[in-house]
Amino acid sequence: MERTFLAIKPDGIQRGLVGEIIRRFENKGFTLVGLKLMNVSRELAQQHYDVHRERPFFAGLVDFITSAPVVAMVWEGDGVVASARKIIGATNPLTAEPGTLRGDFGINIGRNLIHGSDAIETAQREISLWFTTEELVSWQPELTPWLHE
Ligand code: D4T
Repeated sequence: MERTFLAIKPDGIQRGLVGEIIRRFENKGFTLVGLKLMNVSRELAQQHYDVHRERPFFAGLVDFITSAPVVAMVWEGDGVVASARKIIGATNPLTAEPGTLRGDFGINIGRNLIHGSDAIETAQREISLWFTTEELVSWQPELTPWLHE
């Protein structure tokens, strides 16, 4: 079953949007299989954003993500990687469509509330970076027959 890694960034937590953000993915029908509130080490932040290491915003991004707690999550479901990106919206909240999380709740690219893996391979890398196998819970929601034919 496909899985993705999502992280509610420090701004999402400070603004009291944890419940609202989780609700969007629950309502859609995806299954939560991993969840933890944590302070992010600089090492983890740098590894997570390794692809951006040479970009001018890298240092600020690492400072931000390590500045306050983050909610790290793994969600499961058919097509969850691409669908979660749609629910999240474009990187810049100012141009993100209304109805998306960033479109509804943000105005600044450096405060865009939530991270979501951008591809299945990225999701696998990020899940193993942020979670141990023991921290992930495989379960079958009772709701499944009402979400899938
Ligand atoms: P993440 O990775 O946080 O889900 O965001 P996106 O996948 O939508 O966007 P990204 O990887 O291109 O950017 C990662 C992260 O860096 C911040 N950022 C980005 C920034 O502060 N300034 C910038 O100019 C860009 C491009 C926002 C998201």
